Amino acid sequence: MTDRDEPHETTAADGAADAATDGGTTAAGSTAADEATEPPERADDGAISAPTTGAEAVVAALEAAGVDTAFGVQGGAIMPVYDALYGSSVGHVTMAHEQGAAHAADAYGVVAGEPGVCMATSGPGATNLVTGIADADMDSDAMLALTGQVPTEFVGNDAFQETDTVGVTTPITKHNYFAGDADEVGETVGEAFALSSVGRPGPTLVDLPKDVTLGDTDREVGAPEAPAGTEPVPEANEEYVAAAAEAIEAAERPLCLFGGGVIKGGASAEARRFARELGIPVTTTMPGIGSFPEDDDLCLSWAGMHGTGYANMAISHTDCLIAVGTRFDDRLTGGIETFAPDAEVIHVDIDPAEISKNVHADYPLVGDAATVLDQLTAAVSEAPDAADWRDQCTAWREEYPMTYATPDDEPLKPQFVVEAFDEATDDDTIVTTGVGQHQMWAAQFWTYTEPRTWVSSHGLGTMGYGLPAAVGARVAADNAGDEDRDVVCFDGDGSFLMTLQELSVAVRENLDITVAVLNNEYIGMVRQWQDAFFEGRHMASEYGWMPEFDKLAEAFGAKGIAVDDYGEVADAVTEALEYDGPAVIDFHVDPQENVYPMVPSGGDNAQFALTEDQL
Ligand SMILES: Cc1ncc(C[n+]2csc(CCOP(=O)(O)OP(=O)(O)O)c2C)c(N)n1
Ligand SMILES: [Mg+2]
Repeated sequence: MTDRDEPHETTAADGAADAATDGGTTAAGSTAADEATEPPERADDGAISAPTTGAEAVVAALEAAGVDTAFGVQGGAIMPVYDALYGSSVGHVTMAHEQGAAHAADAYGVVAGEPGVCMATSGPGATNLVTGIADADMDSDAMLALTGQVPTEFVGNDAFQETDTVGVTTPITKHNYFAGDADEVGETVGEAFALSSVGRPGPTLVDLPKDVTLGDTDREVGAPEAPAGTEPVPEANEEYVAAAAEAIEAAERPLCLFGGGVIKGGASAEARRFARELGIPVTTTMPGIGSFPEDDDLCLSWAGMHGTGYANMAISHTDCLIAVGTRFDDRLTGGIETFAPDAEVIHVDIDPAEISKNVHADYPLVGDAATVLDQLTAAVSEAPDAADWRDQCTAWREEYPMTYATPDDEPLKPQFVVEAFDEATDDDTIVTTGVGQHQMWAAQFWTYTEPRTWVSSHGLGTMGYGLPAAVGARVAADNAGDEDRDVVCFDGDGSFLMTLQELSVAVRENLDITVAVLNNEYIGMVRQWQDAFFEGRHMASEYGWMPEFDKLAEAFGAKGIAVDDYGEVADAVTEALEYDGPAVIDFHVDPQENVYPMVPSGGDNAQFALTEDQL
C-alpha cells in the first residue's frame, strides 16, 4: 500500500461507519473502532437467528440457502460481511487472488450442482473477479458473487477503491443488484442466489455498499426465492413434440448432440435412456462431455474444432439432429452453412433466446432438458430404422481413430500422460484444465463416463482456470463426503503461470489435488496456429524457459515431481495420486506436438485436418 492510499482507506471506512450510525453525515476523526458491531445471536447450528445488520442479513441469506463454502479475499468494503461470517456455518476459503475465487466458486458449482459463492472487496477486488464472472456467464454456470462497495454517499465521487461494479458486470451477469437498504439486502442476496440457477443458469452479483452492510435491520431472512414467475415451464409444446417425434421416427441417419445443458439440467439419465431406447448415436459438445458415457457403443465423443473425426462426420451426414442444451457455439459448428447440412434440426433448450440464434431450428422445443427428453421418448412410437447408419458411424470410428505416434526419437507425448492418469483413476475422477493444447488432449484422450467430471473453461477460454477450479472442485467433493474422489488438473505451462499462486491455498487447506503440467515451454496452441496459418513465425509464443515447476511446488509446500521420459510416467502418476495433499508433476513434453483433428475456424466439419499439410 502506498503512503497515499492509507489515509484514503481510513477516510472511506470512517465514512461508512458514520453513514451507518448517524444516517450518513461524515464526522472527521472517527476511528475504525466505530465499525465494530456485536457478534450476532446464533442458533445451535450456528445460523444467525435474528440479523441486526445488513451484513448479518447477507450471511443469514447464505445460511438459509445452505451454502457450505464461499471463496474470496478480504478487503475494506466487504469487511462487515466477513465479520458476520465469523462463527457462521458457511465456511470460507481465502484465495490468493479474486480471479481464483471466482473460478473456484464456478467449479464448485459445476461439481456440486448448486451455485458456488465468491466474495471480494470493492474496486480491484471486484475487477479481479470479472474474468471469472465472464467465464461463468459464457458457460451458463450458476454462481453468486458478493462484492463490497464504498458507502452509498461516496458512490460517484471516485472514492478510494470505488469501481462501478454493477456497470462493469452488467454485460457478464445473468442479473446484478446494487443493494440499497439494510432491511432488504438479505432478501436480495437470497433472490440472487436462487435466480442464478433458475432456468438457464448463470452468474448473479450483489454489490454491497458498506453503509448498507453496517446498517441496522430487524428483518428476518427466509429461504432464497427467485422472483415470482421466473421458473420456466418444463414441458415443451406437445404439438411440436409430436412433430419432432415423427421426424425422429422417419429419420434414416438420426444423431443426438448433447450439450452442457443436459448436465446442468440434470438430464443425463433421461439422455441415456432416450438414445439407448431408440438406438440413436450420440455426439456431445465440449461442455456436454460426460452427459453420455464415452465408452458406450453409441457414443462418438465430442464434435467441433478439435472433436473426433467420427463425431464431425456424423454431424455432417445426419438427416435429423436432436440437439439438447447447446447454444451452437462457433467452435462446435464451424461454418454455419456447412453445419449439419442435410439435417432437420430438433433443438431442445430451456432458453428461448437460443432457438434459431445460430442454427435454424426446424422443431423448436423450449423446456427443461430432462422433461423434454422424456416427452420425446414417450412420443416416439417406433425407433428409427438406423442400423445401417450405426454401422456407418462405427466405420468412421475405425477410419479416424484418436491416435498419436510415439517415435523413440521424440520426447514424451502429452497424450500419453492423459491416458496414464485415466488408467490410474476411477470413473468419478474430476478433471479440470487450463486453456490451450493440453485442454484439448485432456478432453480427447480421457474417457469420460459421468456428468460433472469434466470441468473446463469453454466459451471464454480462460488460461489459468485449471488450478483454482481444482481447488473449488476438491472442496465440493469433500463437502459432499467424497474425499476419495480424485481431482486432476491438466494444466499448460502458460496457463499454470497465470494462477499458480492458488497452490498456496491448496497447501494451506491441505486439498488433495494433482496438477499435471503438460510443459512444452510454449504457448502451444498459439504456436500450432502460427505454424499452420502464419508461416511458422513464432512471435511471442515460445517461452524458451520455464521455472522448474516441481521445485516451485516444493517451495509452496506441495509435492513436486519432474518427469522427462515414458518410463517415469506411471510411478510419478501413482506417487502424486497417493500423496495426501497437493502434488504437481512437471511433465516435460514434446514441444512440437499438435492437436488433431482440426477444423479451421469457420470451416466445414467434414473437412477436418489430421495433419498440418491438410489445413
Ligand atoms: C487469459 C488468456 N490469455 C490469452 C489466451 C490466448 N491463448 C489461447 S491458448 C494459449 C496458450 C496457452 O499456453 P499453455 O497454457 O502453455 O497451453 P498449451 O497450448 O501450450 O498446452 C493462449 C495464449 C487465452 N486463451 N486466455
Ligand atoms: Mg504450453
